[in-house]
Amino acid sequence: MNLKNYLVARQKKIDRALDRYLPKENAKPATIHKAMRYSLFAGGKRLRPILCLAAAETCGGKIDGALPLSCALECIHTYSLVHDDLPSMDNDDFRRGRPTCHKVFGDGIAVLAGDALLTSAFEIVSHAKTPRRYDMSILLREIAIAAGSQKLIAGQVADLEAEGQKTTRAQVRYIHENKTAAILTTSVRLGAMSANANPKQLSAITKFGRALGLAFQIIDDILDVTQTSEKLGKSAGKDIAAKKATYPAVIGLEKSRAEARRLTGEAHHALSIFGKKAEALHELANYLLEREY
Ligand code: GRG
Repeated sequence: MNLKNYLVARQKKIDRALDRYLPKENAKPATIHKAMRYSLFAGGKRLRPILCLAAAETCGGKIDGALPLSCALECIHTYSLVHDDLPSMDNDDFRRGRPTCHKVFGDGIAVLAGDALLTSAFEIVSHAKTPRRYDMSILLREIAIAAGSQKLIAGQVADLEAEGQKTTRAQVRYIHENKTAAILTTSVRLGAMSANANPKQLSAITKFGRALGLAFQIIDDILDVTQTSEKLGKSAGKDIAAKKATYPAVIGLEKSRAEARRLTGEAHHALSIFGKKAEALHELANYLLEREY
């Protein structure tokens, strides 16, 4: 499989669907719809929706069945970035290569654009066809829990509270598992659910998502220390400057690399029950985890 062509084709499919689901830019009140679309169509890689569609195919389903769920995940991810960039949180001026939402529309509209993207996600989920094993309440609960105060928001709270504090390895793991890995895990789980995955398949996909999500964030932490800003395409060394809780800060670079490699192996191994059907998920894991770190 040609990964580059695969990614571009999937991104296009997801972008077209997002465009259909979201209110048009001039829908009243235009400011909020402009702000939502400004951040949503800013050139994100669409990793979460792409993983969702790939998990659906791995479990024997069709991508169209997973499409609304995959779009909902991208709305939640974008909302979290818009809010994370706010001055009261990470205070970033640039995101996805352009000025952040609050820099263009002001803090108030950026807060509301994030709120509206989060709310839209649930409306979009309601368009999903429900497979036999997973009814709408199960799909809604899955996404609500992942985005809620015990997962995504829990990770963000722990991250904010850890800044400048001495943290343990368990605390950093908690932050990464919730802030980053939870939505990635839910992405593959929802794809699997849309394909009516059996319990064994869902459990394998969940293990894959958890290992992939944690490895992805540990590698991000390592790259922040080891790479230049030019190579990263964003400012390097930000974590140290902000005294963030990261793996390299807590266990050092070498142990962080070893942990990322161990989790990468675990992610691939989790897919063994699917044989050749998991080719796309293996390739996506390679793309995300086999960066030079
Ligand atoms: C505000 C509730 C709330 C949560 C914010 C998303 C987030 C939590 C913080 C942003 C900073 C960060 C390091 C998040 C970890 C996840 C991550 C690596 C996000 C970037 O994801 P990519 O690379 O970005 O998929 P694109 O722009 O391609 O979608």
